[in-house]
Amino acid sequence: MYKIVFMRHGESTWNLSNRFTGWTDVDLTEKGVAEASAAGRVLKEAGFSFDLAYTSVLKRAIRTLWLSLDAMDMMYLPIKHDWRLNERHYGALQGLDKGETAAKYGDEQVLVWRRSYDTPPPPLAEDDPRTSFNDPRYAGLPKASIPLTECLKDTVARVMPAWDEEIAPAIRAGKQILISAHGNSLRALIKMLDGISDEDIVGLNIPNGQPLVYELDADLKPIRSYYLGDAAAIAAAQAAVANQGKAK
Ligand code: DG2
Repeated sequence: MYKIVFMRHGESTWNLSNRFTGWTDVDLTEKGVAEASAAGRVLKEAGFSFDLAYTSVLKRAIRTLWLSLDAMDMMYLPIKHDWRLNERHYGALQGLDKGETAAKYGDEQVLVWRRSYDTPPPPLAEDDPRTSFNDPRYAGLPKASIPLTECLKDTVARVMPAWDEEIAPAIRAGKQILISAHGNSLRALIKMLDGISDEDIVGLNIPNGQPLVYELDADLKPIRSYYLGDAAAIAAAQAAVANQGKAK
């Protein structure tokens, strides 16, 4: 049996101000820093040890990984940064307040943009200063790989090659892996691992800074999955994430 641990980053400054973030590279809040360290302590106390970690190229996930590894006294761990683990690109919504957007377009429309499988938010214009075309961290990528918006289906299409080509072979080679990523890049991975339907994925919300353990069989099919933290606190955090897209 194999095990892998997923973790959404701790609270970011734009999680706190309730803004659509996507590929915007915002940092952790003080609370997010504390959540990341606490996640490392929880993993250590539960006896987890790792050989390798993966994260995105966005600092909220990278710093979460650093802080949790520090709390585990495992800062020596090799880290692979993969742009394919980035958050889902939120298109022209990036930077907007989620509650205000719901007040303007309606809770239903915002739910579709946030959680539907195949309806992307409106795209950024090619000349919008928010595009990632000139960001050096994506310099090696063909322009067509740099999104202007993404639905979850698009995110699945970029995350799964990272899983199939990099992460799954490393698991099969016996590596104990920790992945620090984002709400929607993790929803993409979990949808594929658990075979969640396009309809049911709407209801899946990932809390900040909570280690999520997957036990996998020899074919890397999930046997069971569970959060390590307090169940009531995690359910409350998931409900809070769901409510972020509602008009106040
Ligand atoms: C959030 C997720 O991404 O937002 O892009 O706004 O996980 O990097 O904080 P993260 C964003 P929702 O899809 O939950 O609105």
